[in-house]
Amino acid sequence: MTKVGTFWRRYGAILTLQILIPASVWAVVYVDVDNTKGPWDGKSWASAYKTVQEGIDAAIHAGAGQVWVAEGTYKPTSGTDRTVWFKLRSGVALYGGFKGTENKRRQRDWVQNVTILSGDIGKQDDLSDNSYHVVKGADDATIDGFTITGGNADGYLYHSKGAGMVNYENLHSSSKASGPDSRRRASGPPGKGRPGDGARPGFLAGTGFSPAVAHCIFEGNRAAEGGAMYNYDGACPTISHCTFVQNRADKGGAMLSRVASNCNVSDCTFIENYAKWRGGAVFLDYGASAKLTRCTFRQNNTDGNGAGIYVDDTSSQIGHTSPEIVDCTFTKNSAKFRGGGIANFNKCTPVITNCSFNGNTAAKGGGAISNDYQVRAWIRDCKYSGNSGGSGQADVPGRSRPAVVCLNRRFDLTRPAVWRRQSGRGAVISPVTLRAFSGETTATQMAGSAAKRPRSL
Ligand SMILES: [Ca+2]
Ligand SMILES: [Ca+2]
Repeated sequence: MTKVGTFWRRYGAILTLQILIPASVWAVVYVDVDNTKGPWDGKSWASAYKTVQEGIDAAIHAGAGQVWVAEGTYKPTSGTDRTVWFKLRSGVALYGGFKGTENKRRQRDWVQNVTILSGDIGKQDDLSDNSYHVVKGADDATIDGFTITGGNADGYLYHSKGAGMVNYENLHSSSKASGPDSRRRASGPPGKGRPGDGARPGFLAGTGFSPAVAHCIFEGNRAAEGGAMYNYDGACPTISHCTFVQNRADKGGAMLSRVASNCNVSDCTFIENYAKWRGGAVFLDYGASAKLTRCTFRQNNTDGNGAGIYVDDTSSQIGHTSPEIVDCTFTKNSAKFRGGGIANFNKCTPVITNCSFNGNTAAKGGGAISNDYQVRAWIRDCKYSGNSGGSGQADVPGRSRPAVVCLNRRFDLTRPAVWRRQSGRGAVISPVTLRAFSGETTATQMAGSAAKRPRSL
């Protein structure tokens, strides 16, 4: 081994690394609204940018992966243009909850250091002139540790959806949609949909975004559809440890997903959201087969159907709306028609597993869950207490022919004797659920719907 060879063996990797990473690359871009005196280059807390968008854009140009934002309130614009929003960028993770002194991300505390993205531009505490959307998503982007509030999507089309966060591209907008997003594919199926979406090639434009959203509070946003969040056209965001509180809309008070937007929502809480028509908290339609795990729905309301979750299936061009709702709790949600906890409509095929329904109310039946118009629902290991169906059934009625299969663990498939004796054609129905069904849906009807069971069972 020559001396040169030894040198390269010892130091080559380090030197190569230094050559590959230009000096301009920063690990983190800093933002602090309290840095009023400057300088403002974003390279440290002392020289933090004052606005979030500067931080995001600088991160793109500098090749940085993270933007750290100190506590305080940030608005999309200091002006009054309602069509300006915080635009996430692919490859950039936006973290809130810093005091403004930390040098490690794990030192932040998003509960203590409240970091607000507010759409309350123009006149303070006056919704009517607020931003249509507070945040616009992007693929491979992260937003984590913020309170997102004050969006008011009371405009037309795009500007009527997703006041807190909108997760699709507006192909019909003007120059505001230009930039990196305009390079998005114009056709083809969404890249991140769950297998078996059933979407026909070419039906989807694939304009949806799939960001990661964590540790965020969506509060007091309003829209015609999707008060806090609107997911569309293959948008498959991952949403975890978020709280949606007091958002409102005509449909989907907190969240509306449609057209193969298969959100993965876990450990989230939905409180006191309201929808005038359907889906007090969550509205799923057009093959939007969300997975909701360990979520809590409390005191959400609707004047129509589905105070907690409304599931519909209005399109035959796209695969069935087949959400999985697992380990969720529905408490004191209230619908003026059907489905205090969950309302399923029109051939949707939900799987509802190990959920509990307590004290939910619906004026026309299905205090816990309603199933209407050829719904095929698989409801397994759920608990019901104190639900009220008004003039209809308290817990789980089904209005239409083959409607619902209920499975409880003690009559599981591992006990074929029970399986055969009780169902004949495949349904396993416990005495508890039989009681729940003793109104509009017979055991035979339920058994008939068991011909095709979801894979997860
Ligand atoms: Ca500060
Ligand atoms: Ca305002």
